[in-house]
Amino acid sequence: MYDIIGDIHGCYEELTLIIKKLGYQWENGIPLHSSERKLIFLGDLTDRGPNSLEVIDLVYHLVHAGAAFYTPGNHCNKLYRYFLGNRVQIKHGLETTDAEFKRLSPKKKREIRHKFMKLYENAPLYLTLDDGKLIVAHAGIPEKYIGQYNDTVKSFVLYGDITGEKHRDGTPIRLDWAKNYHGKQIIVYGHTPVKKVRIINNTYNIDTGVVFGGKLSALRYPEREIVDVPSTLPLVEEKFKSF
Ligand SMILES: [Mn+2]
Repeated sequence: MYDIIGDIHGCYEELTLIIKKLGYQWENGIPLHSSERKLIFLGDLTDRGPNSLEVIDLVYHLVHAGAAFYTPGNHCNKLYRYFLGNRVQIKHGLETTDAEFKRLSPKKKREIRHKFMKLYENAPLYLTLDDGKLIVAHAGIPEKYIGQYNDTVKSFVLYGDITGEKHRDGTPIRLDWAKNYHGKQIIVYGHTPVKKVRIINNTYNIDTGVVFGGKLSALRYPEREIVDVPSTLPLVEEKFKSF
């Protein structure tokens, strides 16, 4: 029914490869599946990687055509604020997307900005699929928040299980919500790069750090099969979290 793809971060080449590997055939720019499966994107389409704007263009096109679903990540939220004209810091990866954007003609700038803003504005905070049996949320979601859409939930699904405190190197201290998850729903998420898909208590972290030289991973649902393609980028070992 669904093929859920992890954080892409501008890795357009790996994205097209995984879509092919998942068995989709491209027709008029749309990847179609013989058994009517749909693609799901769980956020963080852009930043750090080489082709963020192409990823936006493709995902917008697919969602608009009804061929895919999308829910945003923290990098999407920041890019939306950038396109709104808010003052945001051009760092933590946004500098690559900003540089790509600045190279465009005024017409192309208007187009891509419009596409991304529409995509973001129409996206739910998280996706509830298969009669509520499957939840897709960028940074995950604890059971008590399922069905709620307030600011606390928004912050959790975008930024994850953070306390507000930081490690000495400035990175946020993260708690492990998945370890304490006891719900029946399957939760598929990304946000924190791991060397291999982390499966614990009906939760799947499918962010395998393609932009840090890991791989791009997808989870087939309901089969719960993992498909991946290797990154074309160099490995940045310290970006991966081990549990
Ligand atoms: Mn993220």
